[in-house]
Amino acid sequence: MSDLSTRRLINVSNRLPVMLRRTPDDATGWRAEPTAGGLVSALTPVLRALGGEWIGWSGIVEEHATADVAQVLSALRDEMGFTLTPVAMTADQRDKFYLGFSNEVIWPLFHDLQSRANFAPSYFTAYEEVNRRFAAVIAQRASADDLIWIHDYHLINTAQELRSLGVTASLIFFLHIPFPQPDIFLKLPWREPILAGMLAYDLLGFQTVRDRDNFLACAQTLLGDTITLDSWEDLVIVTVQGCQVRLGVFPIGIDAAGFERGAATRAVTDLTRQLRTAVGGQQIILGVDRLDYTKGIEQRLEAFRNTLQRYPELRRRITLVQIAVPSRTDIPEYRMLKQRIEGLVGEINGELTHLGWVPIQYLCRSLPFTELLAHYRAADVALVTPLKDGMNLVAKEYCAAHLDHQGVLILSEFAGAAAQLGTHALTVNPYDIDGVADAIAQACQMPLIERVTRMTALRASVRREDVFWWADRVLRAGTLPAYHSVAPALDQEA
Ligand code: GDG
Repeated sequence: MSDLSTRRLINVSNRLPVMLRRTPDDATGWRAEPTAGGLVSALTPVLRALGGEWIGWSGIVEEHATADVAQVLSALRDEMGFTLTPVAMTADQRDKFYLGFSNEVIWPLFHDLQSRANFAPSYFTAYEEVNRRFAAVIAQRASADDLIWIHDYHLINTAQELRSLGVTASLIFFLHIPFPQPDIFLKLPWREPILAGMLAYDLLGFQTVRDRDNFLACAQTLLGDTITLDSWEDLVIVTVQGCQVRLGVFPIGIDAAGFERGAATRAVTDLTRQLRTAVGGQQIILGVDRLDYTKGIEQRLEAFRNTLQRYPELRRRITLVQIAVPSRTDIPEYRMLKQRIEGLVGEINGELTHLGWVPIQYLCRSLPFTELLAHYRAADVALVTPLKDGMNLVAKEYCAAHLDHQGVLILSEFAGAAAQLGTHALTVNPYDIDGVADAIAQACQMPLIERVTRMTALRASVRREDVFWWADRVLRAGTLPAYHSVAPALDQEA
């Protein structure tokens, strides 16, 4: 890992890795529950290794907060291995900043699903207000030598606010979701302030070359020849009005060794055996997702139905286990999606269930980690078919947990993970129902030697490019000397 011995890491994301909830038996107390989602799964082991501070929202709106919230969080320091500092927001700000601008505007738009975006003008005002609140807390906590690492689309404008408060520390931003092409980005009514917000950072990290190049194309379209580009190390240097921003491609990984260790425990091994016994000799096909329309769950269910219709020999020989973790349930679009998925599962099971064989097992809840690992280990095939995804950690977790090297990964070509894993996974276009159905049939009938060859290569890639490798590359790029201080020497060398 990068040497941060002389610098403190301040990590900032919309949510803290734990959310506070009222204890049911004591209306005045709080209990901390782990936050769901890829950002927290990936970053928690990094912060545990590096120490430092994590700033974010505690999940409680200001109207319900009590004076002891900060103390409850600070008491978790020893258990977590880093300090937790809350940022407050009101219920109205939560609705307009988090549910509104972040998740009804940026989230659909950046996943190329512009028709799902709700461009309500009041959302952006709340977005600016909350970014200002984050900046105020960071400015209070940070000193000039700290490294401030801000995550994801909720906090694009925080760097500008920090600079206007006089903060001079290095500012890194990592975008966990995709960045869209100009045709899509230009539809955003607030495209200029969002672009300017990103350009106020010292380093911008993207998951894939596709996302970095889309960002560059948008910057060039909107700013024309007022920007110039250079390349240095593995970075692109963008100069705008005398200010320089570095752009890097850093595909996020997982704590692969941690997943391997977890999957090898006695508890997981026993549960894996139970899951396998429960399905008899059938093959298990597994889907694991936050319940989100970008994850392509409906299209996947249609593809599974199509497999059973076009490959009748696979009936009673395969079962789809779909785990859907409820997410953003305050947004109507997400509640409607849940109903549509439940309807579709019922329809397919109603149509195809036969003599005790039920084609789809659907679990709509978050599983404890041990059970999640057992599902990964037990599954013969993982079906990871998002319509678009920044990376998709489930694809990597499945490989790391698959200790017997025999699983097959079916992976959407629109997941960022396809750039690293696409050669050895079966890649599919998630919109192509026949194509995904054919891949399911191919995976179920794949010879053992081919399964093992592919999975061995996938596991090696996931282990080599893990989350510590990722954090190291980001932090190194964030702590390089300023490009303008080394550029003259580079010119002389050339
Ligand atoms: C965003 C980007 C990017 C899922 N079910 C359970 C459970 N999970 C955990 C998985 C995994 C995480 O949730 C989901 O991560 P993803 O990467 O698949 O998706 P997002 O939440 O959308 O994450 C994504 C990521 O940020 C990181 O940059 O890859 O593209 O959208 O870690 O394990 N965990 C438990 N029980 C479950 O039932 N315990």
